[in-house]
Amino acid sequence: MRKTEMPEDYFGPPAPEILDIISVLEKAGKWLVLAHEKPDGDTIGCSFAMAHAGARLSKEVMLGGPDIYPGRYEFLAAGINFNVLNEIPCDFIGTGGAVICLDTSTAGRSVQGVEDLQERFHTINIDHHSDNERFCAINWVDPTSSATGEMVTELLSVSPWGIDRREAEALYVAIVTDNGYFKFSSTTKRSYKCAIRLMEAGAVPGDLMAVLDSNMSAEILSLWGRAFSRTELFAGGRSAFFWLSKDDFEQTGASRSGTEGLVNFLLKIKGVGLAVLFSEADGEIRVNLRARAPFSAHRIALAFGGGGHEVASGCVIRASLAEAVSAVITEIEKYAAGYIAPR
Ligand SMILES: [Mn+2]
Repeated sequence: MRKTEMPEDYFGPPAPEILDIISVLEKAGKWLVLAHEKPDGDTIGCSFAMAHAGARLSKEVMLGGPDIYPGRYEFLAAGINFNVLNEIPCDFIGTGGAVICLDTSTAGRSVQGVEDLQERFHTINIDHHSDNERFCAINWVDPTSSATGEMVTELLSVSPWGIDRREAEALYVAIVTDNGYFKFSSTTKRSYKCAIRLMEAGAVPGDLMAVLDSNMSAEILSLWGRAFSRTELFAGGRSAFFWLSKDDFEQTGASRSGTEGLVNFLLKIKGVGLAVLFSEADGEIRVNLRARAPFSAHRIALAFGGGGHEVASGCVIRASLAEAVSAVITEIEKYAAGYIAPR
C-alpha cells in the first residue's frame, strides 16, 4: 500500500459529510459500490477507485450498476468484477453493510429500489450534479466539483486509507473524462490540485491518456464519420448539430456507447457555443448537448425534461428523428437569439 503525505489544508476544511462517510465506511464490513445507468468515465472511475480501496481495506466489495460499462475503461478493472444488477443484492449487504452511489443524480439512474434502503442499510450518495435528489441517508453533493472524481479524491485523501496507484489512475480518468481533459469551463484550481494529488499517488497522465486515446474501434470511427458528414450550423452559426439513425449503428456495427465524446467535436467549430447530437434508439431519440459559456446545455435539456450540467446535459425525446431535430432547433433558436457567440 502506498500512501503519500499531504499538507492538512490541501483541499481546505473537509465538508461535514466527508467525515460521516469515512466513519460509516470504516465500520461497514461490506460495501456495495454502484455506478449510474449508461455509465461514463466519471461514475466508472469513481466506482473502480472505491471498489479497489474497499478490497485493499479487506472489505467484502460488490461493484455494479444497471448497465454494462464501455470497454474503453476495462483497463481500470484490475481484477475487480463489474455486475449488471437488476435489483439491489440485499443478501450481499447483510447487516451493517454500506451502499455507495457515485455520480448518480437520481434514484432512477441507479439500480431499482436504491431509494428504499435507508431504513435497513447505510446509504451514501456522492455526486456533483446540482439537481441531485438526495435519495440516500448521507448525501454529499458538491456542484462546484468538475467531476465526482474530485470528491472521491478528497474523500480518500482526508481518510486514513490514502490512495494507491490503481485508485489514483481510476480517479484521474474520472476527472479528465468529465472536464474534457481540463478544457471545459467546469475545470477549477481544485481539479488541478486533485490531478497533482493523484500523480503523487502514482497516476501517470501521459500513460493514461495514451490508453484512453487509443482504444476506439474501426466501427466507432465509421459511426463518427457518418455523424461528421451531416454537420449543420444553425442559430446564426452559434449552434451546430449532427445525427445518427438506428441504421447507422446497425450498419457500422458500433455499440450505443460508441457515441461517448462525439458531440464535443462540434464545439471545435469557430463561433459554436451549443452542440447537439441526436441518436435514434428504439422508439426514442437521445439528445446529447454540450455548451461553452455563456450558453447553457442544461437550460435546453430542461426544456425537454432532461438534466445534467451547464456544459454537458442530455434528454430523451419520444418522437421521430425529424420531429426531435426540429423541436430542439426551434428551442435553441429561441434561446440563442439574445446571446453573443463565444470568443
Ligand atoms: Mn460526473
